[in-house]
Amino acid sequence: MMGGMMSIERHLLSGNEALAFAARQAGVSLGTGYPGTPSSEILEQFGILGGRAQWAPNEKVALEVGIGVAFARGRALVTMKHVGLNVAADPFFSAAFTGVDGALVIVVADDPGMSSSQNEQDSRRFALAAGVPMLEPSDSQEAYDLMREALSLSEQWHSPVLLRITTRVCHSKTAVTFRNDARPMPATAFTRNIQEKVMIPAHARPAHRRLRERLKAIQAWNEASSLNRRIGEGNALGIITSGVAFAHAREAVITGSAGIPAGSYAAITQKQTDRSDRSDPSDSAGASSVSFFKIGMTYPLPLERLREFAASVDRCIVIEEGDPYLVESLRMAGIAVEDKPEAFRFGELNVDRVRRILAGDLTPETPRTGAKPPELCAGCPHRMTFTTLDRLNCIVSGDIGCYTLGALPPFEAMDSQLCMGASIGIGLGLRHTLRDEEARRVVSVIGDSTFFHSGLTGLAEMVYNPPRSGHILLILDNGTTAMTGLQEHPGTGHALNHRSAATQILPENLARAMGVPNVHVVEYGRALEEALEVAMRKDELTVIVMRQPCRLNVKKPATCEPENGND
Ligand SMILES: Cc1ncc(C[n+]2csc(CCOP(=O)(O)OP(=O)(O)O)c2C)c(N)n1
Repeated sequence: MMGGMMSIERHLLSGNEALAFAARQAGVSLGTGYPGTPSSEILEQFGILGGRAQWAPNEKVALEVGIGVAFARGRALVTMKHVGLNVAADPFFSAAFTGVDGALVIVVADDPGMSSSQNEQDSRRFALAAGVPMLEPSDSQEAYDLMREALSLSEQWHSPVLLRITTRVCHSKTAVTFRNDARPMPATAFTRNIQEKVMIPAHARPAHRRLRERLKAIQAWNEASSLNRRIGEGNALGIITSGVAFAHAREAVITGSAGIPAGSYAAITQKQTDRSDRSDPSDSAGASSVSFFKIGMTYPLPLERLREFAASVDRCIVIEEGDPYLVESLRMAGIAVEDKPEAFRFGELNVDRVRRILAGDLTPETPRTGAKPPELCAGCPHRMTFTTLDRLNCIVSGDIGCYTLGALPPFEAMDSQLCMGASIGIGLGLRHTLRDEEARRVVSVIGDSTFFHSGLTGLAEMVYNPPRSGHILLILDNGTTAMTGLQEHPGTGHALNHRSAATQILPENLARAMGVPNVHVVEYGRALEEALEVAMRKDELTVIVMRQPCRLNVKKPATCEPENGND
């Protein structure tokens, strides 16, 4: 398979697929992560290509495994969605201090517009906060190129590298040309360096100084790097941009709009993929009045080149999706740039919205229509669960998964949902605070994948600090991570490729081992109702596992075994 991939051909790939191909060809020794839209396909594809790919119980563990790989001079790929980086933030910040011996690339996939997320979060701020270099692709070719670049940079600077990508780039397909220089897996070895790898205060203080020195050096390197480029010669309008916003802005300029000076077409279309600093003036025949500064490495920023660019144009505007990250960084450096109006901070950008920004058009946007509201599938076992919870008038402290749809009509039987694992702690807080008759109605409801992701510590809290009225934890075990596309997890007994057997961990065994006095496994609505009624009357802790397979989780074809085994 790898042999076929090596020819110089063009392939139509999604950004996620392109990342996987690049990681495989560049000798990534291990890929790990936790599923989450829009990132999930990266690891699955990496596994299909024969890479060693595995799901971790959560993003923090995934990153820690990745750090271990990179401490052993391996090349590690760690994937997650934006909120996953919140979970992994602890090792993320400290890995910037320790640095790595091999390569560590963390792919974080942001979801502007929240097509499938509980919040809208711009992960670029994490790179700045932690001091981790960041690259941002704007299409699949760049996803491919920047993954390879990120691995090299990580090895060169001994630093983790953040590859930040967004929904449109993850899922849109564009042509990718492979490079014909596959890199073999690195020779691994562990080098003892207690001062650099053991972060006690005495070691962390110099580590912080090393980090800041390293960032200065990377910034100086980035000033001259070809990852950032000026496109076009025009000096009437200059657009500073990165990621998918570049693609939208380029199209807006090509197709024209109010706010874009006439004659801007030529240079932008002719040399849009040119990697050189400036397109050949003969191409534009002097007709172009617009130029772009497209940033590939968005932290640390090449501020001097950006300053030069801004000074070379009459009007300089930043087109970026999400937070005003670039705008704030540029203004902090004393570079005067125009901002987008606040309304465009929300949701995804598109060509029409970029036209509005360029034209200063603040007329109300037409809301998106026609989208079918999500609902639980016909025959989904979560349906009987929420019918039962509703019938018993439970106060449901919910969690994230398909079952969150129990909050919508016709069920409307979930009362809170914030982030993965929160159902248990919030349920306990409610129980501690409400009057007895109300407290007894509180039930924490969590899916099986979510339970392994971040429910275990909540369960420990429940046993350690039980409310006076006891508490009920209901685990909805449908045997898969349904919400994000039916991935395996530690409770399914299967590894990422659906084939290799893994030791199956049963939630009921964990609950018993943690000392929960009442543990029941039920399969049907009636049995669930009875178990809940009994538990609600008791002043004790109860864990109920509702075990009914997801109807979509038919036996999945096993994907290929990694070359170096994954059992
Ligand atoms: C920190 C974080 N990582 C990943 C996700 C994406 N995500 C949402 S719910 C979920 C798991 C759902 O599986 P499960 O709990 O088994 O419920 P099911 O969908 O199968 O009903 C995942 C991976 C997220 N929202 N937050």
